Amino acid sequence: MMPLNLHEYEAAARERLTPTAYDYFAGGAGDEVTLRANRASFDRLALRPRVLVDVSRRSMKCDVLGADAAMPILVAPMAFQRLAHADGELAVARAAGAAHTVMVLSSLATTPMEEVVVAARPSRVWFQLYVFKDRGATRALVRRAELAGCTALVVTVDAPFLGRRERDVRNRFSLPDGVHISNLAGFGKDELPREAEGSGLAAYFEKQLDVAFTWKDLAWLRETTRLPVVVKGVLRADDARDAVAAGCQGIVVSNHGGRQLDGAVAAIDALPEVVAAVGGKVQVYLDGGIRRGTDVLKALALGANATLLGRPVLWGLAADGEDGAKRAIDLLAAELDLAMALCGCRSLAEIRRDLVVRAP
Ligand code: FNR
Ligand code: LAC
Repeated sequence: MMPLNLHEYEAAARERLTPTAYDYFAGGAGDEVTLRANRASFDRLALRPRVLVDVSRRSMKCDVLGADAAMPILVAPMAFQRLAHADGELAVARAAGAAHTVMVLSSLATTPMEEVVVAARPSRVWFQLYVFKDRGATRALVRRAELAGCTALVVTVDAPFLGRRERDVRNRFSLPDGVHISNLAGFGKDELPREAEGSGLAAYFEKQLDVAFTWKDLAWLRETTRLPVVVKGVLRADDARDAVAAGCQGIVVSNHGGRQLDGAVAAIDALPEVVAAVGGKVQVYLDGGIRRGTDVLKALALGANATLLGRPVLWGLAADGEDGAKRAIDLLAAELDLAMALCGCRSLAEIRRDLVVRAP
């Protein structure tokens, strides 16, 4: 049976994945409190639909840093997509391209970025950057992303160390033969250690990532590239103001899908203070727990310019390759379209704050 919604895609994917891969994709840090909170907080928000609006014509077109996306749903950066399907990032890129939306490509992709950019035609690929201790490698990665045709840099700032994901510790998570961190091959950083006691990914982060990176360094990074810089992983107003001051052009309000600091505030609950703090100076995006079209609508009502979709894209990919990833995106977009119609919204601009109230 064809999955009817994103939850059913997860069930379909689970049947196809090894338990280790499923756990890596699905899991969160610690007790997974934040993972659950991302969902629960959406459910606590209620909609106040407006009626008797002529909704015969609707558009969800969305301008994200100059990329004309067909929908306010971008694909979140996610590592190791070839663990989900042999076509990995290429399938996701084709799905995002066919859906006319942006794919954010992880630094820890398992496919060379040039191939991904080509597969994503019409290409709207943003490159997600992890900052390595090795500044030369970091700079080379940025340069390569520019040359490959990526159109923005998404710097993830919530992961100096990897959160402790106990499922991965238990499974001693690492990459199977033939799956590599493709874009770091030239720097001898393309493998996860297998001799690690726990998570090979946690050991990799500890060895490779720059834990001393600060706002000052971010300003440096911004000057080394002509690409717009988006900071991913902000949950507070003061950090949002620092991001603006550092010259960033976008902020992703995110707790990394509950995979980093367990107990961190739900992403949707952190959104209003970030939106208020930046006062429209830069774009604000949100990810974490988006599973229904109404979640997207709630995020936009609370001031997000767009949302990023994480795990469900991997569930679609695992279940049915490019077609599954595309259908997962399409299902969510169709749900958003319906939610807009039922709320009396004909465009994203009409999705305003007064549509949402905290449920009693
Ligand atoms: C991620 N995420 C992530 N973020 C990032 O900046 N770089 C990365 O390489 C990854 N890798 C990654 C792998 C997997 C398997 C998952 C599930 C997530 C976090 C991701 O971009 C996003 O913030 C969350 O996944 C959003 O939450 P949902 O939609 O999965 O609930
Ligand atoms: C993760 C890292 C790679 O969440 O961002 O698994």
